[in-house]
Amino acid sequence: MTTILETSPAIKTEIEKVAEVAGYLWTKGWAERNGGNITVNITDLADDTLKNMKPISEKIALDVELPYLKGAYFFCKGTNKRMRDLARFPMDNGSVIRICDDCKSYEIITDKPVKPTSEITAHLSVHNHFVGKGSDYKAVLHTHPIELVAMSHNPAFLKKDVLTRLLWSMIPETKAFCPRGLGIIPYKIPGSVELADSSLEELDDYDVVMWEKHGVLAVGDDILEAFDQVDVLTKAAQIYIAAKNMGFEPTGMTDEAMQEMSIVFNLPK
Ligand code: 2HA
Ligand code: ZN
Repeated sequence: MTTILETSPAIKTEIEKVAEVAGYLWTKGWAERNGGNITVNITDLADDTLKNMKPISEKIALDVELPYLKGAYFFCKGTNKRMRDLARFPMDNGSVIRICDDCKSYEIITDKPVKPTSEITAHLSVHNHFVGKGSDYKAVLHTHPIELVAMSHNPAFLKKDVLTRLLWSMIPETKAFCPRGLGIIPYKIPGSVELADSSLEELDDYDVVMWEKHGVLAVGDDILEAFDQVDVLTKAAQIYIAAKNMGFEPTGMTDEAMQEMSIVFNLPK
């Protein structure tokens, strides 16, 4: 049997990036057991070999209709699969799916009948939203970064842009490399349509959103870009926590210093 990694160098490159990031998520402690998930829109990279492949599963129904994803292809981490295994064996722990022409179901195309992530509703809704907007975003990452999730247990941090401003003020690079900040989504049941819908609203204003007491969802042109934004925010959270652990409240950069950053780095907010 030929595999997608053998037939399509462009898709292989994207899947290798997924495997690289999956390894980082595990070593950072953000991906216990099957925690977290990754999907990448590979439609633009789909060649005739992929397009001629016959499905290897039944049609699987989605909870949502995705009008902009008709015939789109995605690499998805598998449900119940471990990030640490995805890092080493991506095609045993993830699969390529195609959205069916009814836009309400999908089929697994290759290599193995690995069913996609439990958060498929949120992931595909986000992809649908971005394709509809003509955005270049292709990658969606959900992970459980320890410090950011811990901070979401403090109601004071859940008010609009409070956590964003605190994290930006910890180290200048945070605002430079996560210039749209961190959106907050009040707790919703994992995998639900409600969680997907509220994520969509926030992603018009933010590239990374916090699912209260659960994890983050991040988007990017590729999976490395999505990962980097979560990494930068988590670094800022760690600096805050390190200061608190030394027994003091960190002063944070002044409003003037942050404003200066925005001007010098030409940032949106
Ligand atoms: O895929 O993280 O939110 C496992 C999860 C669900
Ligand atoms: Zn999760």
